[in-house]
Amino acid sequence: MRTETPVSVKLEDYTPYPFEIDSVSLDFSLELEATRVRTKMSVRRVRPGEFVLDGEGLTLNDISIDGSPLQVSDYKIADNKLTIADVPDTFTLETDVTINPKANTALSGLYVSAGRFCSQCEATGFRRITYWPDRPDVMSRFHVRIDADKATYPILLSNGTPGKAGDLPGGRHFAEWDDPHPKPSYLFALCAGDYDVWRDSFTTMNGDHVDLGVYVDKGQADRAEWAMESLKASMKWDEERFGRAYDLGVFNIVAVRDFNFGAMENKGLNIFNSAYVLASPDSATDADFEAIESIVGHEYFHNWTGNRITCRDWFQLCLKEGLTVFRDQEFSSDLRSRPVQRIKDVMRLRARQFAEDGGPLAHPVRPQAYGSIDNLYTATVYEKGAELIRALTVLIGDDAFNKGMQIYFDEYDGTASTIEDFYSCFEKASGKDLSQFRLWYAQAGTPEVTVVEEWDEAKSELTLTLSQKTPPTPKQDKKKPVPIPLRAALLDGKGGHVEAEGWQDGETVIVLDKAEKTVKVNLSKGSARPLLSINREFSAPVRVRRDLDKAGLLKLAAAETDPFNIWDCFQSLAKTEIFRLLDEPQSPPDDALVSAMADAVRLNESDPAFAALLTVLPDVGELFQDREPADPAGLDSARKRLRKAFAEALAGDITRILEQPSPTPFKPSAEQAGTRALRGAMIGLTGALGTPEAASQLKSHFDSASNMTESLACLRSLIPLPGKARDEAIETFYARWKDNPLVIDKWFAVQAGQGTAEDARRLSEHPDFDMSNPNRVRSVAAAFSMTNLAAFHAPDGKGHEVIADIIQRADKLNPALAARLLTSFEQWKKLEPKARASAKTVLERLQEAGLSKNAMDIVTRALD
Ligand code: B3K
Ligand code: ZN
Repeated sequence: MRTETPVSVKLEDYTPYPFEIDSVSLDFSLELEATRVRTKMSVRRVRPGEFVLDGEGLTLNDISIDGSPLQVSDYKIADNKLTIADVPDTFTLETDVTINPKANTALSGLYVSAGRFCSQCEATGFRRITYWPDRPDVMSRFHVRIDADKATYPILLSNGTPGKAGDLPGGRHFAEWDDPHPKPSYLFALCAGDYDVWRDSFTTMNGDHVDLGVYVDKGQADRAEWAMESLKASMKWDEERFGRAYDLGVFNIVAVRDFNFGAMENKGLNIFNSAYVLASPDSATDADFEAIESIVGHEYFHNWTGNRITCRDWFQLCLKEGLTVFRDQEFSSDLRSRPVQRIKDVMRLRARQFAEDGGPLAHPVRPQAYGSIDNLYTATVYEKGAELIRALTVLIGDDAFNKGMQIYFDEYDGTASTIEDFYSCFEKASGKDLSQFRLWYAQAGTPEVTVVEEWDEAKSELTLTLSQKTPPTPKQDKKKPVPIPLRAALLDGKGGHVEAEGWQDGETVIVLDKAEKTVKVNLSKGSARPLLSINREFSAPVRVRRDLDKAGLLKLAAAETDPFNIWDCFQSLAKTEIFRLLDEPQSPPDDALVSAMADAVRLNESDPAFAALLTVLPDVGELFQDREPADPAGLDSARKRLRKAFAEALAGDITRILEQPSPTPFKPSAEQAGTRALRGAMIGLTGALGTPEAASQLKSHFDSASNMTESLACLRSLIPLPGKARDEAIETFYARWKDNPLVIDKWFAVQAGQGTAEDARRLSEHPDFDMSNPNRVRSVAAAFSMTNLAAFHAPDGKGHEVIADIIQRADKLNPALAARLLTSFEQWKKLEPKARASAKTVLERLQEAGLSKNAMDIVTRALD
C-alpha cells in the first residue's frame, strides 16, 4: 500500500473566508469514548463564496440552521469538509457531533492523557472536535460549557475566565468559561480531570489582578513552583521590555505527560508537556530549569505575538514563531547571561537549522507551498525566523526596532496578519525600504559570506572585500543577494579597539547587500594593521569564510573582545583540527592547539558558564555539514581523539574543580547553574579520558551527587566506559527513579544517545518503552538518530533499520511524531556510499509501506 503524496497548499491561493462568525457556544458532554459536542455559531456573510466547514473523524448527530433541522440533501460531507450550498446572509448554525477522545492516539484534537481530557488544536486539531472553519483568520468569541462526571473530573478548564458552575443530576457537574477576546480555533483549549494546583497571583502594570494556576498530577504541586516563578518573571518582563500587559483575570497552565511537542499557547490556558513544567533539584537538571523558564516565557509571550495578533494563514507561521522565539531568547538573555545565551542559541541554530537548510527538506522561512502543515513547525521557521528578527534589529537599530514593535502592537492588535504587515511597521519606524530584507523570508539556504582583507601599510588603509553566495536548495537554484548586517570591530590585539574613520569606538555595522561589496577602512597614519572581528554576536545567520590559518585564528581569539567570537574562533580551530585528524589517522592532536584551548578554559573560569561552553567541541552533526561524503563514524572517532587530548591537558583542573563542593543548598539560579555547568563539563572530560580510574572516579562522584545535573552528567560519562561501574550506575539510576517518567526518559536518552543500534533496539523493547508516549519514543528514537550520528549512520545500516521500525510503528498511532522522527534522515545524501545506500533503501521501503500523510510528505521530499 502507498499513501498518496499530500496535495500541496499554496500561498498564492489564499482567499479570505466569505463569512464572519462573531461568537460561538460550545457545549461539551465529556465521556471517554463518546463525547458530545454541541456547537452554536452566529454566522454573517461578508463576501461572496460557499459556506464550508472543516471536520475530521466526527459523527454528525444533528445539524440545523435557525432552529430548522437540515435534510441530508441540504449539505455535503466529503474530504473532511461540510458544505452547505444554500445559506441565508445571517444565520445561526447548530451542530451536534460525537467524538472518541480515548481512541485519539494522534494527540491532535481532544484526547485523553493519564485518564484526563486535554486538547491540542494547532494547527488543525479543532476540526477533530467540531465542524468549523478551522483556519487562523476566522476569529470568534468563544463561550464554553463543559459537563462531566464530578468525581472523576472535578476540575473543568477552558479559555478565558470562569462563569457559572454547579452540580447536575447523576453525579455530574458543569462549568462555563468565557473568552472575551476573539480568537482563531487553533487557540481553543479544554482540560478536565483531577489535578493538584500550584496557585499564585500577579498584578499587572495597569493594576489588574490575575489569578495564576499550574495544574499538575496529584502529589506534584511543589514541582510546579519553578514554572510559576518563570511565569511571573515572563509577565513582568513583557511589561518592562515591550510594554505589554496580560489581558484576562486568569492564566492557567496544565501539565500533561502525553504531548507532541513542548507546549501550546492557548489563550489563558497554556497546555504543556510535563517535561517543561515539573522540576525539583533532585529530579531536574539545570538544563531542565532553563528550558522551563524559556518555554513558559515563550508561550506567555505568544499572548501578544500570536494570540492578540495572529497569522492570516499558516504560511505566516514565522510571524508568530520566529518573533516569539526572538522574544524568549531576549528574555533568557536578560535573566541570565547574554553572551552565553547567544552561544547556546547559535549552537542550536547550526545543529538543527543549518543542517535542515543544507538538505532536501530545506525551505524558506515563509514557503510558497506546503504538503502537510504539521511539518512546517521547523527549525527554519522558528530558529531562522528568530535570527531574521535579530538581524533586523541590527539593520535598523534598537530604537527603530522598538518603535516598530509598538506600531505593530497598536495597529494590528485583534487582526490576523502577514509578514508584509509586520515589516510595514518597521518601514514606518525606520524610514527604510525593507523589501530587499524580506527576500530572506522567500529564499531557503544559508548564505556564505567570504571576507578578504588587504592592508595598505603606506596608506594605513584596510580594504575589505565581502561577497555572498547562497547555495541552491530544492526548487530554488538561483538566489538573489540579501542584506546581511555584519557587526564588525577593529581589534588592537591588546584587548581594545582601533579607531577608524566613520567607525564608532572601532565598531560598525557593515551591510552586505550585493553579491560583492568593497569597504575601505581608513585608520590614522602610522597605525599598525588591526585584526578584523566580524559577524560579532552572530549578527546574521550566515557562514563566514575567512582566509585564516591556525596561527591567525589563535591570534584573533586572543585579541577578540566579543565573547561569542572568542568561542567561535575555538570552534573553528577545533573543527579544522578534527578534519585533519580524520584525514591523518596516525597523527596525534596538535599539542599547541590543545594547550591554547585549555588555557582559554582556565582564563575564563571566573565566568564558569562561558568556560563550560569552551569545552564543547563541535558535534558530529555540525562537522558533518562541511564534509561530503560524510563519514560520521570517522568524524566521531577523530573528535574523540581531540577531546581526550583536551581532557589530558586539563587533568589538573578537572581534579581541582571537582574537589570543590557543589553549591548548596541547591538553587536553579543562573549563578549556581554556571558553576554546575563547569563542573558538568569537567565530569564530561573525565569520561573522555576513558581510563579505568576515570570510570571509578565518575562512579564515586555519581554515588555522592546531590543534584540531577551532576548525577546525570556522571551517568552520561560512564555510558561509553563498559564495566562494572557503568552497569551499576545504570541499574542504580533506574531503581531510584523508576516511578518518575521524566527521569526515566533521561535514562533512556543517555543510553540511546551513546549506544549502538543493538542498544537502541534493546531499549525500544524495554518494558518501560511506550509507543503511545511521545517523550518516551523520542528518548530512544530521537536521542539515537539525532544525537548519535556515528551509530545511526553506521555503514552496516542497522541504525537506519531500528529507527525505521520505530517510525513505522509510531506512524500508525501518531503521524506527527513519526514525521518528526523521519527528519533524522534529512542528511542522507551527504553520507559515505554504504550508509547512503542503506538510508536510501530504508526510505524507499518506508515510502512503499503505506505511511500517513505527514510521514509521506517527509519521505517524498527526502527522496526527491
Ligand atoms: N505553537 C505551538 C506549536 C504547535 C505545533 C503544532 N504542530 C507551540 C509553540 O511554538 O509555542
Ligand atoms: Zn511558539
